[in-house]
Amino acid sequence: MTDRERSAPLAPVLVAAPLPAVTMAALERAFTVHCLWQGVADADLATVRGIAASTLAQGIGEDLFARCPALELIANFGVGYDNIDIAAAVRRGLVVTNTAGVLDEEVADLTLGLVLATLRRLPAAERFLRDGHWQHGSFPLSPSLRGRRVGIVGLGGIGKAVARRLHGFAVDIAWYGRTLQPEIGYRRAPSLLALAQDSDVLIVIVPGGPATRHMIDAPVLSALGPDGVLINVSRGSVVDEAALITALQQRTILAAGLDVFEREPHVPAALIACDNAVLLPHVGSASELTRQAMGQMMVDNLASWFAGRGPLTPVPETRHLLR
Ligand code: NAP
Ligand code: 8YV
Repeated sequence: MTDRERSAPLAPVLVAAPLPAVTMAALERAFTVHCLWQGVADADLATVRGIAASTLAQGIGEDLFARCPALELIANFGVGYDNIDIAAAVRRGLVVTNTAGVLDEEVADLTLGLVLATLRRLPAAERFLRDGHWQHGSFPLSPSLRGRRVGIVGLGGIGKAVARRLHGFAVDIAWYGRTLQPEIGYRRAPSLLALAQDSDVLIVIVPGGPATRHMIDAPVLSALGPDGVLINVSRGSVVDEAALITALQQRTILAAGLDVFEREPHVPAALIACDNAVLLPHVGSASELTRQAMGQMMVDNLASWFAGRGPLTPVPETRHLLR
């Protein structure tokens, strides 16, 4: 930091929802912080130049932008930014950044944990022991991961980290995404439906938002078939939850492992009642190490912007604003 930067007034930043203590402390050291959930006067909103956003905050869109006329940058705490009205941001010339890259390995670890927990029925096995049933007999045998065909929907940063881990599990790997990736050795399916048809485990890790809403629907689940397992670590909106519940209830698929839901934190009672589903409360990146790295990346994006050095990780839709 230069002497000029050190003596400059701290840029006003609006924090949209509570963040980890270490991130809040870093924000407070670097900026004048206003916390949206505590109520912020219009006069203070009018000074705000940056928003620290997160998936926990609703309403990062036009109404809020209109109340923040000095706004320049929205830095998201998270790689997915479907929580932000990106079209409204672009219309106003606001740059948006995310935390791409720093959470790939953590989310991929969690994904493999969820795959194994779902296939080997680890939560049910643990409940069986704790409830004292082991005294009366063995836990029922489970399906295996080994030898299965695994399809990855969305071979981006996290999808590739998942694929790297799968090498150790003696499975066949294929994928589907819209863009060809000639450097990738895995087979690319010609369509999502074709991938589902040729997979025993379908792992979904695409962005949320209108373009991917309900892309995992009844026909895709039907193509996955009665021995198929769905793993969703992307966004709840990507899966038609009602169709999934029907498929689990009627056993037209074998099982599902879900870290994300359509109306978080609400999880439908019918889904909770499915004994062939493993359900996690959106914890893909939720380790101390990774959440700290995400927070630091968000703070660094804000700091770099206010120091005139530009954003570090602008999202593709707003990169043209920097030219
Ligand atoms: P990324 O690097 O941008 O990769 C996303 C991939 O999805 C790209 O390869 C993209 O390729 C593909 N894709 C996008 N739209 C698609 C479509 N309609 N059909 C098929 N493929 C499509 O993003 P990432 O870092 O891997 O993260 C992916 C998402 O995971 C995030 O946006 C977020 O929603 C979610 N996530 C969840 C957690 C959690 O805690 N559960 C944590 C982190 C991230 P093409 O554009 O070429 O199709
Ligand atoms: C977090 C995520 O749960 O990065 C994402 O897209 O979904 C997760 O890492 C979230 O960003 C925390 O607000």
